[in-house]
Amino acid sequence: HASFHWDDPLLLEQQLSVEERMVRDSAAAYARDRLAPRVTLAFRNEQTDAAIFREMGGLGLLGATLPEEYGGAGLNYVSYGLIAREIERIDSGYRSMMSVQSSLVMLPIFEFANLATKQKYLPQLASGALIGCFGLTEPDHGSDPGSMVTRARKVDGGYRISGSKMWITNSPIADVFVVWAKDDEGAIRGFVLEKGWQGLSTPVIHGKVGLRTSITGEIVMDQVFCPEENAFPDVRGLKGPFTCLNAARYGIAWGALGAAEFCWHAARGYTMDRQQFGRPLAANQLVQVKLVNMQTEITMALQGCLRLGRMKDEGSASVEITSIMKRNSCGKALDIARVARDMLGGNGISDEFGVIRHLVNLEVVNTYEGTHDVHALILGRAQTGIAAFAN
Ligand code: TGC
Ligand code: FAD
Repeated sequence: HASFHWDDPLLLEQQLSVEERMVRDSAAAYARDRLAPRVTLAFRNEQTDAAIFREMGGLGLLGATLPEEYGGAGLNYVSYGLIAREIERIDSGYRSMMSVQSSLVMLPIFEFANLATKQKYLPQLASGALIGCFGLTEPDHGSDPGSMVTRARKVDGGYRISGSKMWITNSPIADVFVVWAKDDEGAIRGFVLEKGWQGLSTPVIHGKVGLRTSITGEIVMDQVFCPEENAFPDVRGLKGPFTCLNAARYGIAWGALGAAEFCWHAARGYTMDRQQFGRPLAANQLVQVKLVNMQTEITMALQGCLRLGRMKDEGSASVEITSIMKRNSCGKALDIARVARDMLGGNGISDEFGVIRHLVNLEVVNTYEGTHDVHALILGRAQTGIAAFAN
């Protein structure tokens, strides 16, 4: 008679290889020992610790799926997802720092840049010596990045780039900027810029209610000169940025579930300890059904993420499946965090219990990398052939 594991009903653990479990355990130990102790104050004071990049780099957590010749760890996509889950179990902001560097900066440089550019930036991004950011969103073009107005004008030896990017994770502390702009033919192209180049500035966006451990800013470009070798030579159109987003959205699908698991376990622990009306809160049917709903959604969503990871690793994953998983994980994690917050009563309002921090973080995670509704529209188009979001 097989026994029931309340925190792993489908035995996800048994479906991982020895190497995948080792990667997961090392990310979990780092998250628990190094990230958890500083998260409450970092969030409260809106402080991003740039040393985290070097710490993660030292453990092989940056660009983990890239080959070792460029400083990567040569891991599979399942391992990348497991890392995201463990880091986001502590805070979505820390996972953001990791996933932007890995999926949105290192991946496009690896996929699209010329050899010299790869050799110049990738090993240092992998070690965390350099910090990267990814500029796609503009003040007036978020869900519809194809309408971007940032321009790259061809000049002798390179391009002059003008425009501004908004809501950019890491930008105020970044050394390397992957930015997307339209060329003279109106085609979207990618460019790698460096901190300090003339005409480039990165104002901080203050006052974020969520994701406060992860610094966010603008990228303002006033005729910034980018040499030809720093332009991605071949890729044109939204395929460039979306190739990166496919990987980052997959990581978020796992990551959001790490945050949801934290909230579920916190609600379970709290309601088993806390006594009202002479018995534990967890003795009430209303409380138990909430815990079971959390367990059910998380169990099924994790299994879906693992399946998608295996499909990515074997090359059979279509981009739409990532929309299903990103949308489901973020929406369900947000619901779980809201319910868990309520179950902690007044303590749920205190940042010291972590749940409300996850809740406001998940509002961001549900919005960036394609909002919950935009992923529904991507899937609606794939199912009906009718694009509901465009003319
Ligand atoms: P559409 O007609 O759908 O596509 C245009 C071209 O792009 C190709 N494409 C993809 N290629 C690879 N992967 C994908 N997922 C792709 N999706 C589209 C497509 O094949 C086509 O190629 P071609 O050769 O035929 O031209 O374009 P559209 O303009 O109608 O797109 C609409 C929509 C809704 C699908 C899309 O624009 C969208 O997904 N919007 C959401 C925007 C978004 O996700 N922004 C993310 C910004 S980065 C960020 O948030 C980082 S936060 C990170 C953190 O801190 O963790
Ligand atoms: P809008 O596109 O204006 O959407 C507003 C609302 O309208 C949403 O609810 C949306 O679902 C809905 N909507 C939009 N179009 C339709 C439609 N056709 N039909 C129905 N509903 C629709 N971007 C980057 O490029 N790089 C980053 O590193 C990055 N980091 C971020 C960090 C943070 C903290 C945040 C908050 C955002 C970040 N973003 C980044 C930007 C993020 O990707 C965008 O905010 C997101 O894509 C949504 O765009 P928007 O904010 O312009 O909202």
